[in-house]
Amino acid sequence: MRVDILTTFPEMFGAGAGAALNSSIPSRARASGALEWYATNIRDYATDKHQKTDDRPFGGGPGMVMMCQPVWDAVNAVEAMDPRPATRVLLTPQGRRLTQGIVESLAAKPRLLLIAGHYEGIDERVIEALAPMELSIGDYVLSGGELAAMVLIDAAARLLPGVLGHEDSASQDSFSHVPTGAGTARLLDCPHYTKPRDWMGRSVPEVLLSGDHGAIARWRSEQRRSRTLERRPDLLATLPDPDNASSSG
Ligand code: 6GU
Repeated sequence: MRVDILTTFPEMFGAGAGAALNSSIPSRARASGALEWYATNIRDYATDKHQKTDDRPFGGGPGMVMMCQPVWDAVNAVEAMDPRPATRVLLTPQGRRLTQGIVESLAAKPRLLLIAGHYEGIDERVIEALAPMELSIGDYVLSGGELAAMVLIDAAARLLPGVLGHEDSASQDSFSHVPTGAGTARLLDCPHYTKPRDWMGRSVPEVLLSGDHGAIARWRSEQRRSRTLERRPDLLATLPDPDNASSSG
């Protein structure tokens, strides 16, 4: 999969050793060839002599608005760099809230073009003209869409074929599909334990030491259900994802 990020802060995606996309699973995905990503500076497509990408809002008010032309030209230039059709995504707090189901559908695309908005936003006309999918990562406001773009890339990278070590690791995660009485639901993960068996007076649940794989599987399954019920009952209610058939929990 190829991912392009259009941003006025490309340094946020810099090659530093500590950078989010150059660590852990995303770096493994890139090294294996499953993921290639490029950050492009929208400023490089500004035609103004000061390479201006934003201006004051019509109607007044605080902040600056990203101008249509640099965004439009950057999208068209970057899309022309590769023949694979790009799925356009605008990261904005006005977008649909990102879910694992959306991540799964985007991870199956050959190419994503992520637009990270900044300032007070982007001129609405270029959003209309580009018609991107608009996504938010939660109900809070970030300074810009860059961190949200990294969140999306990280979540998608670990779903790409051959990236996770163990064949089944992604399917065991929180939010992966789990069969229920009435279809499938996305449940939280169960608790995990490792050595030592006793730590500061706390012991590991006995069943995990029993060697009874059937009993262990049943315990984990029950833990996932009870945790989800306690912490995220909304996940057990009617779920918006069309691929999640459960309607009665
Ligand atoms: Cl995608 N962008 C910004 N600026 N803030 C956000 C967000 C995105 N998602 C949550 N907050």
